[in-house]
Order: sequence, then C-alpha cells, then structure tokens
Amino acid sequence: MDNLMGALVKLGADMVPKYEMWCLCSKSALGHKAWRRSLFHIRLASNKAETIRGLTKDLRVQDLLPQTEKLYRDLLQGQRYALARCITLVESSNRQKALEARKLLTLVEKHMRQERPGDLRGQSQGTTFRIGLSGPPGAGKSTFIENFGRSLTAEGHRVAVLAVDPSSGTTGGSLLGDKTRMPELTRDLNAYIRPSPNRGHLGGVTRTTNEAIVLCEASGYDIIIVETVGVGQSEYLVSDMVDMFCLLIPPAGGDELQGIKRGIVEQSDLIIVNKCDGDLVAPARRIKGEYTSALKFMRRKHVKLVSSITREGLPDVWEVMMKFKELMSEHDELELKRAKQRQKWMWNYINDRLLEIFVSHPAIKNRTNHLEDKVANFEISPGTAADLLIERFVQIDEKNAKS
Ligand SMILES: Nc1nc2c(ncn2[C@@H]2O[C@H](COP(=O)(O)OP(=O)(O)OP(=O)(O)O)[C@@H](O)[C@H]2O)c(=O)[nH]1
Ligand SMILES: [Mg+2]
Repeated sequence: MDNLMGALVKLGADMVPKYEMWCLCSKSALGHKAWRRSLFHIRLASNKAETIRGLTKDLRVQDLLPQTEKLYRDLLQGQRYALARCITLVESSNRQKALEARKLLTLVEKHMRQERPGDLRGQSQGTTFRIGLSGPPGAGKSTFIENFGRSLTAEGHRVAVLAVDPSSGTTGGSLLGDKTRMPELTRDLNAYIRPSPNRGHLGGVTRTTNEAIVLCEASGYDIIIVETVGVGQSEYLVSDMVDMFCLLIPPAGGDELQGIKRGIVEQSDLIIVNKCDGDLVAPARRIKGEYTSALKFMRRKHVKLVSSITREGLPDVWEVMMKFKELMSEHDELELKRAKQRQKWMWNYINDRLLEIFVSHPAIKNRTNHLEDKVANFEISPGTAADLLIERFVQIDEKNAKS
C-alpha cells in the first residue's frame, strides 16, 4: 500500500480521483475492511499530492477550482464580494478549503511580487500602509476609526479595517464583531470592514488576519487598519503584522490604564490620547505629558491628542503616520520590518500547526489526561511529563518513517 501511495504522490493529484473511483467500484471485490483501508491511504496520498502541488513555484491559476479561480480574478479587480469570500476561505478550518486557500494566497502573492512588488514588500515606491490600533475597551477605537477612516477615503484612499478579537478564542463569541459599529464607514464604498472571525484560538485568528491583510492589499486597499482590544496577547501579535503600531487611550488616570502593559506602550510607535474635548481637555493634556516624558528617550515615538468626535487632531495623526512611513521607507527599514515579520510568522505557523498535530495524535491524546493528573498530583514534574509525551511522539514518527 505504501508503494501505491508513493506512486500516487508522484503521479499527482489529477490521477487520484480516478483511482478512488476504481476503489469505490471494487468495494465488493476487496471486502469492506480492506476497501476502507485503501480508501484511507488514497485520501492521504491525494492530500499529499495536492499539498506538494500547492507548494510548487509553478502553481498556475488554472490549478484552482473554477469557483476559486473566479474569486481570484474578481479579487484582483477590487470586487468587495470577492474579497469577503476570499477571507472566508482563508478562515475556513475545512482541510480541503484550507488547501485551496493556501493555493489562492500563493497565487495572490505571486501576482503582487510580479505586478506590485513595492506594495508587497513595503518598499519606498509601495503605497500600502498597515496600521495596528489597540486600546482598552471604551477608549474610542471604533469612533476614531469611523472618522479617521472617512477622512482618508475622502482623500482618495481605500481603507480596510480588520478586527482581531481576543475574546473569540475563549467565548466563541465575537466582541468586536458585535461592537464594530462604524455606520458611516460601513456604507462608504471605498472602505471595507471585516469583524473578527468568531472561531478558533487567538493564534489562528491572528494568522488569518495576517493573510487577510495581503488579500486586502491585492484587492486595491492601500490602508489597512488592524484593530484589537488591548487587554491581552492580541496586541503583541498584531504589532508583528503591521508597519506602525498605535495605542489609543482615553484621558483616564493611571488606575484605569493599568490593564495596558508597559511592554505594549513601549512597542507602540504612536500613542493617541483620545477624547480631548469638553471637560476632558485638561486630563488629556496631562496624560499626554506623562506619556511624552515616559517615552522621551525612545526613538521615533509620538504622542498625539485627538478628539474622535470633533475630529480635532485627526489630520495631525495622519501627518505623523505619513512621516513615519516616509522615514522608514527612506532607510529601507519598512522592507526589513516586513521581511522579518514574515519570518516570525513562519515560526508562528509552525508552532500552531505542530501543536495541533501533536495534541490530536491518537497516541498522545490517550496519554495526556493520565499525565496531566500525575502532574497535578505532584507525582511527576511538568518537564518530565512533557518529555515523555514528546519522546512518544517522536518514536511514533520514526516508526512511521521506517515502515
Ligand atoms: N467625549 C468623547 N467621547 C468619545 C470620543 N471617542 C469616543 N467616545 C465615546 O466613548 C464611548 C466608547 O467609544 P467606542 O468608539 O465604542 O470605543 P471602543 O474603543 O471601540 O470600545 P470597545 O469596542 O468596547 O473596545 C462612546 O460612547 C463614544 O461616543 C471622543 O473623542 N470624545
Ligand atoms: Mg469598538
């Protein structure tokens, strides 16, 4: 059966459905058990062949399913429905669809590399700009994006807003999905708003957001805003997928801002103190002063005052962003940043995928509860338990490789 599998991989995916057909026909001849076993191997071979084809450099648009091929072409034409459906495909956890999404992304990147290398790489001639926006709940992120986004579309930009919701992993609901209320921007034909996918763990959600950024850019959006609530890990992940990371804070006292970790303040390129209007002008100025002095020894950090409601300060924020981009592009820093981010994401994918394979492996699944109990009962150290499981996993893998 292994030889058969190898041969099928070599033949490529095209042959597999025919063989599967044969196998289905010969169910009666093989007997049920043998038939199921061969079908399993064929499916495995089919997946392997598909994966190999999917990763080759000479992948062609025709290798996509007809409906995905249409989506691909419409996406590049800037059609909103196609962008929405492509992002849905990328978010899919179905194995076949995920494979199709991988092919689609490969082709989209290939197109970008050939037609708009500056946009993909973040070179000086590139026009796309990726902005991360984080802030505690109620800071005014939605209000800010609504008005800031509209001022950008009025200037002729095309703006995409992607939300990363840290709660979706645990509750299954979508915090930002429900609350992403930007009525005017939603109606704006030059804006596209995508709430957070409400499935999967945070790593998965951020991974698909990372891929959605490229799809938005391929579809002609030049400004991508990735929004996240700054109360957990998500802002660190988001800061690894954008050109400039901004933190939006309300003019509140230190206690209320305690949820924001110091690390994320230091990671921010721009701190926007929002709600600088009415009675809040004085506290907003005070907060600005505090942050300015805290960050004064750090390179290229800015603190700005805005009122998302009166729109005061919004042009200033845009000016800071443009200067930041110019400066980064001038010294090829943006290109380097995006290149490094890509490498980091490769390792993030490996982490996620390996863990997925590890925990779902039958031999590991059977052992985890038992070992978890032992660890909790102080019978075995966490490190030893981890070593035992990893050893078991590696042994199975080696056995499989030999057979
Ligand atoms: N005075 C004043 N209020 C504002 C400003 N921006 C937002 N708000 C108000 O602050 C509240 C929260 O605003 P949102 O934009 O929903 O805040 P958010 O950060 O998106 O909140 P979450 O989605 O819950 O994280 C709303 O009542 C807004 O009207 C501002 O510039 N000035
Ligand atoms: Mg909001």
